[in-house]
Amino acid sequence: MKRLLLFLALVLPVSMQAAKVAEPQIVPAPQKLEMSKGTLKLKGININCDPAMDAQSLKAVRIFADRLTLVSGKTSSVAAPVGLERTVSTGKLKGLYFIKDASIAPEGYNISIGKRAGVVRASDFNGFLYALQTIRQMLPLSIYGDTPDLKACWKVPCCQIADAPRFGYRGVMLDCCRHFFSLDEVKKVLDVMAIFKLNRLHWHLSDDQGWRIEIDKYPRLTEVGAFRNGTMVGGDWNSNDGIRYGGYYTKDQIRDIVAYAAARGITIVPEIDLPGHMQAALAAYPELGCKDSKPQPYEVWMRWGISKQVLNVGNEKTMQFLEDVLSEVADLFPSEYIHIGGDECPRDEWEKDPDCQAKVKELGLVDKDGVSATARLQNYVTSRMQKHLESKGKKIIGWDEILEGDLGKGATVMSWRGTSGGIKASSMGYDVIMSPTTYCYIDYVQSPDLRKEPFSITHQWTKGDVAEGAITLERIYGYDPLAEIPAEARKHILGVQCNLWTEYIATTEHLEYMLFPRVLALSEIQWSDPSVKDLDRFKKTLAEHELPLLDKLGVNYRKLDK
Ligand code: TNX
Repeated sequence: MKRLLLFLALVLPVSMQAAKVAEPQIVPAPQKLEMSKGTLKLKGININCDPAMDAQSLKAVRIFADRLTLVSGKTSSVAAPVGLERTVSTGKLKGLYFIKDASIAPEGYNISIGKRAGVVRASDFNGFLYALQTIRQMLPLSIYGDTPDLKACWKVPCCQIADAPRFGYRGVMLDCCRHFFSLDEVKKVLDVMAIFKLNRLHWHLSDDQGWRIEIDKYPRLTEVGAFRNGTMVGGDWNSNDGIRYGGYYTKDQIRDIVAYAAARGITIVPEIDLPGHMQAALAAYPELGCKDSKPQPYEVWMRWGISKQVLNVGNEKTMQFLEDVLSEVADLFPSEYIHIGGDECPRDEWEKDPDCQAKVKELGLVDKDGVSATARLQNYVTSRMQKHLESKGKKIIGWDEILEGDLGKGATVMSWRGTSGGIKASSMGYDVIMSPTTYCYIDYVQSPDLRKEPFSITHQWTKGDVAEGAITLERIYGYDPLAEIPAEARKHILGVQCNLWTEYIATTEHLEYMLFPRVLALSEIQWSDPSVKDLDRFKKTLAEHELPLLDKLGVNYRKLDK
């Protein structure tokens, strides 16, 4: 008898646990997930959509149903019957239902899975998309492929999920100037972003080392500005590989990628970096430069760093050039925001240039409150571009340097030099996107042990083998973008973004290695409430589900530390 009791005591809890359905592994973690007993079979399930849903959302459900049909080997049909909302509130349900529900928060969704039926509610396209992403994450990985997997278990656990993002702006920045990445590679990044519920790709399209976007009015920007005659090798400032390098995106390609992103709930925020970081444009149009700028002739830069050769903003022709370029950019991208850069603009040339000095005089700019007259000249440029873009219904984002001196109302500040710019800007009433070097710079090394990592900007400036300021997975995961922001200013924090600058990243494998899995940690600080964050759970989920998913997609990533 004693033995029997002991046996029961040992074995029963284990077998009871086995009967309990495992909690699905979802990244970013949903705000609320409650499990109940049982499962719902999705294989061959009928799907009913509310006719009130928009065409895009319906299409997303159809894409899901077609894929489910393909991989499970049994047809899931989609219908949009009239009066569905009433059936759902009163009737006996069987199948999977998608209902438009205005009471659900933007981009949020509710999923209720019972043994006979599942009901998904959302108020907008992104909400439906994200509900579908969550359902995919509850299914076998073969849902992400196009090979039938008839033996897999096409069931989802019974559960209740109520989910919505913590931040509305959930971005990644990709620098396609220092190195150029093909349309297909950018699309691959967009695919992964969509799975983890990121909704903004900040696309860095112009810099000293290359101009990457076709502009009709200024064809030399791409004819000349998109190609450099060589590139420094590794971290050696005096080297040059002598290999011509470059590329650009045509307007048709850009339209294609904008649509591709939109179908995945992602807005592309283009950046034209001005008035510094413009050496490639100056190589194309030298007449826009400052007097006595050296070296001459201008060339698309072959080194990394901060070029002193900047635009002559005292010349009205330059301002016209910028407005023309931004007009074409604004026409091409539906984003409500256009990023106008504004970072690291050395003003040495403005101090001497006669046009710039005349402009300083004309505008009555003086050194005041620790802000130089030429810094104020940059305010004038920012403000003109802001007004110009406002006339086209667009708002500006700028790097935190735009905060020096006077900044017009309605501008959004991207805080990169640590968090102080974001704290200051939000306290002053500006909207802010946090992307501090101290947590969000994924061009920095991802482990302090430099010997084990590919050459990076961190290697460039570190003496010895141990990096300070490595941006590890844990470092990003531990960041709370609101932590240092005064309570009354928190409403101005639109979101958080990681930046991938590509000076030292030339291949797609390396690009993906730097992005992943750090972008997954980013996704949780963008989406999930700090109360549901849990580093152990996150890493376990990565090991068991998300990294195998990246394998399945053929995406490279850095392995987890043991
Ligand atoms: C600073 S972040 C830059 C970039 C560099 C990056 C390297 C910012 C607005 N400007 O031009 O690529 O550092 O980490």
